[in-house]
Amino acid sequence: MGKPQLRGDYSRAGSDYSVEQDWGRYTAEEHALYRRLYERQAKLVPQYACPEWIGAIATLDAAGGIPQFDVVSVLLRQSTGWEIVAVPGLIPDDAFFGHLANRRFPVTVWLRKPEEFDYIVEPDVFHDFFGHVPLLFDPVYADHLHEYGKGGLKAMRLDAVKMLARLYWYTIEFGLMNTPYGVRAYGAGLLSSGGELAYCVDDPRPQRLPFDLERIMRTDYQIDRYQDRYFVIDSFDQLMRGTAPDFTPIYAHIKSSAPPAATTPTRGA
Ligand code: HBI
Ligand code: FE
Repeated sequence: MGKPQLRGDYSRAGSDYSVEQDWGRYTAEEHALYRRLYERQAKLVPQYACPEWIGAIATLDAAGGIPQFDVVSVLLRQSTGWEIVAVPGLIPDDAFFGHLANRRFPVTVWLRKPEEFDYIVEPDVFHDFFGHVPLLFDPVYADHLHEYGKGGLKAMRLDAVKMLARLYWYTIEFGLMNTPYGVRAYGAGLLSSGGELAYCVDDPRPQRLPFDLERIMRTDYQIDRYQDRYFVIDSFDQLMRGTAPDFTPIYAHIKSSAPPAATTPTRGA
């Protein structure tokens, strides 16, 4: 992660960057804005979200306003052993991977401003909760993300985080899936986006490529516009199997055959 000016309040964060959600602090206006974001996406997801996500959100009762993380964590623990940890915003890689490796998903506490309704650079509570949390109820996805977290800690030791971050980007954030209903989104950056959710499925312009681990790890991404290409999995089982091998030789191979340093944007969400 580069060093952009982050807007959350990090002053009260613990050494693992966790904070209290302090749910009572949200204003009526913030809950209303969250509901508006939710309602916009609720019109799109029946047509564009993968069935696993649709099945999970139905059990969550998340439409009424900014959710209470503690309440959802109880359900998550019962279901897949995950929980939510509140964070002030983007956190350093080691803290982020450390949470995932312990089945804790970091969810940002603050909500975007009304003028950011359509687009926001950093992840906020709407993106993190609406986009990411429902899929943590899927057992295969949940195990995959746990493995990803462990892989992240290892990638730090191997100086390979950039390659692993691309995997996260093209799957967890912007992944597509073949389903009986056609191509659907499972990436959180798509599920929480007012514009890109329809674009990623319907628009003829972007490439939709079959999942290919090494190609993903070689492919730069842009954080500030719709993606030029998406990678399509057939199932979370395929994602789990495809990312099960030890990446150490793959990292070495990519590094030894990489073109001279191209400029890579830092990651947002
Ligand atoms: N922190 N809160 C938060 N959310 C993220 O998605 C995130 C992060 N820190 C680092 C990070 N992502 C990426 O560097 C990794 O996914 C590779
Ligand atoms: Fe995200």
